[in-house]
Amino acid sequence: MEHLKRADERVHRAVAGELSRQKGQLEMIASENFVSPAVLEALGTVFTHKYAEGLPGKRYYGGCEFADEVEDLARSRATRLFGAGHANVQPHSGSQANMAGYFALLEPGDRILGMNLSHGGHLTHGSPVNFSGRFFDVVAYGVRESDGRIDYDAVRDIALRTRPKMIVTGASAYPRVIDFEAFGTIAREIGAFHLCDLAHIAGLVAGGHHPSPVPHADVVTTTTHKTLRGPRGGLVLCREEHAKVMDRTVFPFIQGGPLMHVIAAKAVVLGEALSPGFAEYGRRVVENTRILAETLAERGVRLVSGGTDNHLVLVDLRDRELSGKDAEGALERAGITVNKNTVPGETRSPFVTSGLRIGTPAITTRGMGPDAIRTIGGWIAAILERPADEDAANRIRRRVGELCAAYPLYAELAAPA
Ligand code: DSN
Repeated sequence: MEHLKRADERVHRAVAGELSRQKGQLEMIASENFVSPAVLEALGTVFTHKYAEGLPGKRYYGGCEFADEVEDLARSRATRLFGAGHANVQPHSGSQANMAGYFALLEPGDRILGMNLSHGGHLTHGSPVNFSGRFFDVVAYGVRESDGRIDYDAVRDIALRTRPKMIVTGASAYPRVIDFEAFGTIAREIGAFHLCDLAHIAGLVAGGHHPSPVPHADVVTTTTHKTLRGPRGGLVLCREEHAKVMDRTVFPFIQGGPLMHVIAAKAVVLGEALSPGFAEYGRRVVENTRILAETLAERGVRLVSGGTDNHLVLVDLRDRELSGKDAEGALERAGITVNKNTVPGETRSPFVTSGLRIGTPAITTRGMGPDAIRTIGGWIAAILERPADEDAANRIRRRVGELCAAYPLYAELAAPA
């Protein structure tokens, strides 16, 4: 980062600080991951300069031959990886991929049925503070209070009663397998579209560790930076019959010029995900999360649904005098980064919450396995037992530093000067 250092010392210092933070802490935010050096390199390329509105072979700008090449690679790798009919890799984010899915198939005012945000859904699945809640008429489904799982009979009842034009599936904080086939059957029964927001578990589906929604959904959206382990961004997959309207909705309806450097990086990660090693990564994520859940449960930590099938656990703190916000702060002082999260039946505000969402995708990318996970689970349990104990936090912080040093991250990136 010699040029950056010379040109802008303050930005350089912030970047260097962030690199040290990522290297020296346990990143356990379930939606974060670490990209490969190849993806990182692709992001920092001259493709950032290029305007390429349109699609490969049909651009509104000259000089797009190399842009066409990377976008075609990304599109064909995405369809191959997920077995989808069509892919558009231009959405700048998961929210914009969802926006494209909605506006391609719906009119403003149409009814959508999505998962309640406080039960694990996403803002874009119909929250009143989001465009989805403003432009569409929203009804919501949730999880059973008794076991924290989606009740598919209840979903069907709501769908039959409210007749949405689209059912939205996928979640941001749901630790169990989602039965996309059941959702697809309900959608067909009422003549609704089925849009699946796959973001959190896209990498697990790609690796064969969670059933795919593709055969059961009209549209599948995803971010590329969570378990898929790519650059920050989105993409949308759909049946061939929706391809034209989807492409027109992404551009020019929602977005202008695509971010070609990000699309180049998406092509790289989709290539990585097609390689045999990626399935093994997904297997280790699921194994690590199961071990984390068992370790926490043995120490008396209550988990929504009692465990996990995927990359995250959702800790329910309602049996303790501790909010999600305070627990997040206590863990951060010990060098463990997580996020506070609402739990089903939440009574606190989203800024305080009664839960914690903890994921293993990033630490699994670092190479950590069962032994490290058991140790980390023990540290988390200890902090939750005595969140105000500064000595314990400092002791664990030191051991976190040692563990991180044993699993180096971006060893090839020079230590910031
Ligand atoms: N904000 C993301 C998450 O953390 O799950 C979802 O977009």
